[in-house]
Amino acid sequence: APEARRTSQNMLKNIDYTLYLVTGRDLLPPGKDFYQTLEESIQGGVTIVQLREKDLETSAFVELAVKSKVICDKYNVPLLINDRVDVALAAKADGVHLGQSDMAVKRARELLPHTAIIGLSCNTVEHVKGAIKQKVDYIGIGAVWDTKTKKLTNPVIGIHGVADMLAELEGTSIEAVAIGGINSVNLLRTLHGCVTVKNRSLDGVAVVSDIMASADPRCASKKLKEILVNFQRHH
Ligand code: TZP
Ligand code: MG
Repeated sequence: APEARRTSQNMLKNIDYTLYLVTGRDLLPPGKDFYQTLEESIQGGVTIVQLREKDLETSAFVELAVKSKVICDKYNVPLLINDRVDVALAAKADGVHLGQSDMAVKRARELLPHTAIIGLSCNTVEHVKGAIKQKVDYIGIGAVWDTKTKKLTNPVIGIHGVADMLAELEGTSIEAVAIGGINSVNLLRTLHGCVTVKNRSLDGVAVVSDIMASADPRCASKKLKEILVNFQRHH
């Protein structure tokens, strides 16, 4: 059955979405090195990384991805690329994260290795239905809270918005992370608030500024990870 196939494929991939770092070089404190921040954040507990660097030209983005892949490989942490299937292929990244108006998931699957992870940004229950049809590996749900990191074109969805979208995933093997304004102060409240009536909870959270803008990204990640692992122990 397609359902069983999807489940076993996700299990084969065995991705840990617990603490998902989405990068943003522009947020680094003055003098902070990108690669050092990446490595320290992984040492602090980041389990998966997405390069989201919208301002980079292709050559620079590929270089950043190739160098980031070396660091991620050292720790066995998957590396995904935002929007750019070509960059993911060039850097032999582990997959891509696509937005609603990026390349169709089906097209990306045709281009990428069959083991590639494909994630999709979802802002509505309709988006989640589409993600299920397109058999994505995971969805990014948001923005849950307001954020300065991205100019939002849709209203924030809040914890109830996340819970409604998570509920739509019940019975599928698609995993879900929330994104948008999540930090160590609101993380526990966010995790608790997003649990569905049937008790499904988030598989992880995606964070940009709370890690990227930190003077101590290792410490920032560690703080987030401890809250996540403690929550997961009870769910
Ligand atoms: N998509 C929805 S909100 C967002 C993205 C990429 C930015 C989240 O950044 P931060 O700094 O974690 O609020
Ligand atoms: Mg995009």
